[in-house]
Amino acid sequence: MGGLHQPLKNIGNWSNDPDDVMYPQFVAESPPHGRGEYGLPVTVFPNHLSAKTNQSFDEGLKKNNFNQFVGDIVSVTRRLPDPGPPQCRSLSHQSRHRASVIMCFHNEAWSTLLRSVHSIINRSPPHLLQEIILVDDASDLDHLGAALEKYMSGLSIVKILRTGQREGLTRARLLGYKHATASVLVFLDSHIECFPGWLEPLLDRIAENPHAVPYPKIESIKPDTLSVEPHVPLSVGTFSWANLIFRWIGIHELRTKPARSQTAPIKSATMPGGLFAISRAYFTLLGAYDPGLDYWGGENIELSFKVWMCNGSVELLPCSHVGHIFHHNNPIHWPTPGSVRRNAARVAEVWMDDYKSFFYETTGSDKVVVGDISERQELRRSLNCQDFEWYLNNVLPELPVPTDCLTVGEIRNAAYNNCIDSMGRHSLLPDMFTCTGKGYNQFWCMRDNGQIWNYHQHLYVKDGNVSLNLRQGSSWTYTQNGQLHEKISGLCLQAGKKTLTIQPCSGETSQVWTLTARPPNQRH
Ligand code: UD2
Ligand code: MN
Repeated sequence: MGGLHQPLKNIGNWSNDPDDVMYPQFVAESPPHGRGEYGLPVTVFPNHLSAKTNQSFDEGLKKNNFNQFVGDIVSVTRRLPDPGPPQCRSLSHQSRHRASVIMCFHNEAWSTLLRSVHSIINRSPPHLLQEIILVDDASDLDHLGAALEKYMSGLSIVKILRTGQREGLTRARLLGYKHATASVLVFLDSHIECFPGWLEPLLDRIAENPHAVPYPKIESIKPDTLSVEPHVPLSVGTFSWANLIFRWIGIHELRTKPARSQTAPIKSATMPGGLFAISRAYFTLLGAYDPGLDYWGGENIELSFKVWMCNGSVELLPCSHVGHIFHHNNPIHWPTPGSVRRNAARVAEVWMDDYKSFFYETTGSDKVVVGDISERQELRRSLNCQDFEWYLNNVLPELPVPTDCLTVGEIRNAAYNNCIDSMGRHSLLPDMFTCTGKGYNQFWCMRDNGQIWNYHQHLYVKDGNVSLNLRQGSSWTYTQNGQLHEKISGLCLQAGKKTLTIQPCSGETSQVWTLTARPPNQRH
């Protein structure tokens, strides 16, 4: 680590919650010289740029959904601070393992990919890094062809593989895995930056327990300024029944609070998927990834369920840190839009036993064709793993199991014949939208405690407005005449053509709703 970072000044920002392990924000002591050094933000004012430069600024933003212009002016070997916590510095490391880093990419920006690779090389002790395997998943940007080969030919540790045709990240990673030679595989996204000391804790943990699947604390690289900011509060993984998508849960929300040690691994029911280490032998034993998963999504949940159910553990390591660019929206497009759902359905079919019905009921009439999963089912049988109920009870007891839904599906208004729609937003306002009959953003469950919930957020009334809330839900009564009364305010849910409001109860049909009782075969 020597020479890579200057002394740091902590500027406070500790949590008041004693159960919450947080780090001070990291800030460089002396002003760094280059742009973006130490992860400080770079602000560009587009109206100060020439017309031509301004155009490339806009294009970079449009193509990548992050500020490529800023990315290009930040050094590909910029320094990052030591993110702590300070106790990590005194840990001693054993080095029984070496790492094969596997990084797949589809149309990654040039400077971003280079920064990812340089950060691995510069921040990994050479004797622990066997190779970096870049897997190009059929990119069509010029710079990822001959120019990439030429650049990387100067770095003997880097190998480039190409899938030939677009496969998606799961099969691209599988190709990397087949060529990897070290005892530990480390998977990384292609828009990351490793912090000093990132690798040692991952390898140490696997040396200690070969069935541990550790991942680093992921710091957020901001898409506009490329500033690197600590991701707080400290969170681990859970998932949503509605789409099996990974979600964060603050460690203060866990039923069993992790040890107060700032350096100990923290168990995580699911992994975010982009950055983790696993013993190559254990990955092989688990049947690697399901090769039937296309483009994006599902593989992280598959591996998480499988690891926990088959004698392993997914863990967050607070001493290992890797930054990741969280894009405004995913810039990568895939030819079949239903593939995320199809991937999730494959995972549900193989791993979730009867609990898969909670996933399926959220898609309404939309049927999902999963393809042949017999090999994956056979794999699960041969591994002799725990069942999904064991996983829920022992690994993720904080996940509410939706057994208490009296109604499931759309909530339709009598006046406008439209439906309540979450619009796929996070913690914002629900709207009224043309009914699709398909569930998804129009899926709601009314629980026996009166909450209206989409397995992720609740309808919540505060200060006379209806919003979506992750943690709290208002309690509703569905009256004989079809109104939805909110218990505390005594007001009624009312539709507009596009809006959803809460109003004094009246006889108007805009306050009359149809909900669908849960079919008997889906009651648990
Ligand atoms: C997260 C994970 C990601 C993966 C995904 C679910 C993090 C930080 N990222 O979403 O690794 O687990 O959830 O699948 O935890 N790519 C291809 N071919 C494709 C699509 C993507 O090679 O068809 C590459 C892409 O260039 C990137 C990596 O796969 O390097 C992950 O894709 P992403 O960055 O779009 O995923 P992300 O971070 O939104
Ligand atoms: Mn990513």
